[in-house]
Amino acid sequence: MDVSYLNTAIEAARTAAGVALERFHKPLVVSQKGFRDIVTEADLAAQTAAVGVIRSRFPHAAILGEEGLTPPARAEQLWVIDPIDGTTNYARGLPFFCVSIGVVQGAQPAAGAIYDPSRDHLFTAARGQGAWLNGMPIHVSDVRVLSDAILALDWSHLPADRQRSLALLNRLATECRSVRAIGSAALALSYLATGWIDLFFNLALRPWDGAAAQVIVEEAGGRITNPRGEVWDYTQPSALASNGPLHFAFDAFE
Ligand code: 2AM
Ligand code: CA
Repeated sequence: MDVSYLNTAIEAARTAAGVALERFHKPLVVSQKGFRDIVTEADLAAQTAAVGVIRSRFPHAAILGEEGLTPPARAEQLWVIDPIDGTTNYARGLPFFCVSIGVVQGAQPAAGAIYDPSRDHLFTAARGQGAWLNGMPIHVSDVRVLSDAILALDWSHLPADRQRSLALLNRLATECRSVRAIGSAALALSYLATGWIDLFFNLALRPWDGAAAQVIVEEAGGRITNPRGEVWDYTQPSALASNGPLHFAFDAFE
C-alpha cells in the first residue's frame, strides 16, 4: 500500500487525539446515544479534526466514522474512524482512550494507526510490512501456557452480551495469570500486538473499534477469530484474539 495512506492516518489520529486531549479533564457535554452508550462533544470535535486531515489529502475519501459518518455504498477504499475509543474512560477522566483510524481496501484493513495521547503511544501497521510502536517493530508475546497469560476483555453494553462474556470469563479466569478490562478495544488489541497482554475478547465490537487494530495485531503475528474459529472480519461483533499459541483457550466457546 502507498505509504501516504498510513502517513495520513497517523496525522489524522494525532490531530484528533490533540483535540480530545485539549478537552480532557474539563467539563463536557455528554449525551446518551443508546443504552450505556454515550457521546461527548469531544468525540464529535475529534472526528471533525480527523476528517479534515484526511480530506485535505484525499478530497473524495469514503469515510465511516462512529459519530454518524456513513460512506457511499461499495467504496473500494474506506477510511474507518473511531475518534475516541474508550469514551466511558474519557468522560470519567480515566486516561485510557485513543483515536483509531484504519484504511480498508477491498474488504481488508490494509493500514492502521492507533494513537494514545496520554502516553504518546502510536501503534501502526501496514499489511505485509509490519507493525510498530512509535516506529519500533512490535510482536505478540511468546507465552505458551495459560497460567502465564494476561487476559483482557471489554464489558459490552447489553446484558445478553455480558452474560456471554461472563460465560467465557468463567472458563478462563481461573486458568490465566490475571484479567484486565482496559475499556478501549483498540488499545487492548494494540497491547496484545506489543506483547503486553496475551489474550483478548470483545463480543460486541463495532467496525470502527477493530479496523485499524486488525492489521496491527495480524502484522505483529497475532491471531483474531470469530467464535466459529474462522478468521475474524472487522465488521463482525465477536472477536477472540491471541498471540497465536494461546488461541486454544477459546476452543469450544459457544
Ligand atoms: P467506544 O469507547 O468507542 O464506545 C469497551 O467498552 C470497548 O468496547 C470500547 O472500545 C468501546 O468503544 C467498545 N464498545 C462496546 N460496546 C460498544 C457499542 N455498542 N458500540 C461501539 N463500541 C462499543
Ligand atoms: Ca468511540
